[in-house]
Amino acid sequence: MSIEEMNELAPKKEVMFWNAHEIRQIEGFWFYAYLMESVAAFRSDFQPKSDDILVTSFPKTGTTWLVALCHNILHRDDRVEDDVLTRMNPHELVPTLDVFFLTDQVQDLVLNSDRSNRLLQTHLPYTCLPEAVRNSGCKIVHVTRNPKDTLVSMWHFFNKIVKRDRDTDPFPLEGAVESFCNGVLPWGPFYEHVVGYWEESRKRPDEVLFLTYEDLCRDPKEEVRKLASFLGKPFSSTSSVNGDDDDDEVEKVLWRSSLGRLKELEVNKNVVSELTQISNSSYFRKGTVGDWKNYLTPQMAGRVDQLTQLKLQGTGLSLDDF
Ligand code: PAP
Repeated sequence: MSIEEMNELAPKKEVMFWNAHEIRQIEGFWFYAYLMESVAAFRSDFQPKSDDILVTSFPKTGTTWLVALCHNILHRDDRVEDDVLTRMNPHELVPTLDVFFLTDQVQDLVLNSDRSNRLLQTHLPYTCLPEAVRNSGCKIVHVTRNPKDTLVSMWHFFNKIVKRDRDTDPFPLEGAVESFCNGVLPWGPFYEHVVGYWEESRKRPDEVLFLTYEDLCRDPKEEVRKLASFLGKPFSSTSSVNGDDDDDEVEKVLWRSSLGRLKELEVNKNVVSELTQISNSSYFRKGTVGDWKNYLTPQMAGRVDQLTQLKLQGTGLSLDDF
């Protein structure tokens, strides 16, 4: 789809997101106006390969963690000193395709690579993915997170990175709750985004894996085993000497991908990425379940909970229990 065709589909109305960025609605979802060209190019020009692995997510739901986990599963035999994540932030190694599709970094290093199992990432909703992806048979791994923590994480992140004209005060949390609940935010609405992937994972479980941040926190070993099997790189229970199974290998992947480790690497401390123009440290904060309790009033939480119940009713997906 060309940028002209996308503009045709967009309602004339544009909205300011958090008083900082114009966003525009296409096919029921909101996108940064300045990214329209990149999104359009990704949707029309991207050529998937059947062995690609595409990480998909709504922002702030566990993307960085999932990218690191996939990378470390695929490269688990690399020596620790060869681990590219010690030199590159996950978002530089695996740039968001809909945001950076037109950059040399993506065109030369990511898309033109003849590697098998290219690890790729996008925030696009399922229904907005390039048609070619949906028909390619490539593997899609989706991660989501309970809406209240997603909202709070997003509020912290955008307050850090969004350059607002006015001043440096944080954007009011009430306003963040409002835009989250009315769905008018980049890549939103959240619920329609999540349900799109959820439903597809139920139709095509061999090609679409649906994970949650909370499951990853609750039982990381089990989730990593599931992920590795899905990616075609299962941990083998016959490889260990005592026949116990290869717990050490799973633990190594988890440790290499952990927030604690990544956050402390020099590259993720005071480095502003040339690609993203964002400090690499912005992607790492607390990484806990239920941090929303420290920020949302009971009224705000109740409003989100009510909407969650309404939007997920009948889907078989539950995200409000945290
Ligand atoms: P993105 O959409 O900008 O890529 P994303 O990685 O999805 O962001 O979400 C960031 C959240 O994941 C942060 O959560 P918090 O604000 O509640 O703390 C961040 O701390 C957390 N996070 C980042 N890396 C990891 C990791 N390796 N393990 C666990 N959580 C992580």
